[in-house]
Amino acid sequence: MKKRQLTGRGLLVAGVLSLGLAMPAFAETVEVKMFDTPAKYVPDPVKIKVGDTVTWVDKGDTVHTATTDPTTAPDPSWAVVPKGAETWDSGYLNSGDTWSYTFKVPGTYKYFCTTHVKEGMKGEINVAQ
Ligand SMILES: [Cu+2]
Repeated sequence: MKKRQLTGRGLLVAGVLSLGLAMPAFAETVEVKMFDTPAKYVPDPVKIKVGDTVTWVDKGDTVHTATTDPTTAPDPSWAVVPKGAETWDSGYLNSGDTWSYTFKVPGTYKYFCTTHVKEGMKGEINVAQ
């Protein structure tokens, strides 16, 4: 009898633990590579959900950024975030550097690379609710 009670409690603990471990699995991380020639983001556009993270990786030999700061954009349509969302800027990423951003507000984000404005290096993230 005593043995059965212990087994039951053990199963309950195991169940609670597996539930807790499973929860972060719903949020995903998508990697976006930054290339030099041509200067571009791959993949683009990216479709994710609220709570997901995008990690940009500089796969080139030059400096890249991912920014939604409209004050540094050549055209305001290059840097757009949904209502209620803050703008973000990776800053300068050197070859091999990474930068991540977790999206909490749904909508369409348009971003660009401040060092490849002339090449028109732009990207889009679509965040579903
Ligand atoms: Cu760039």
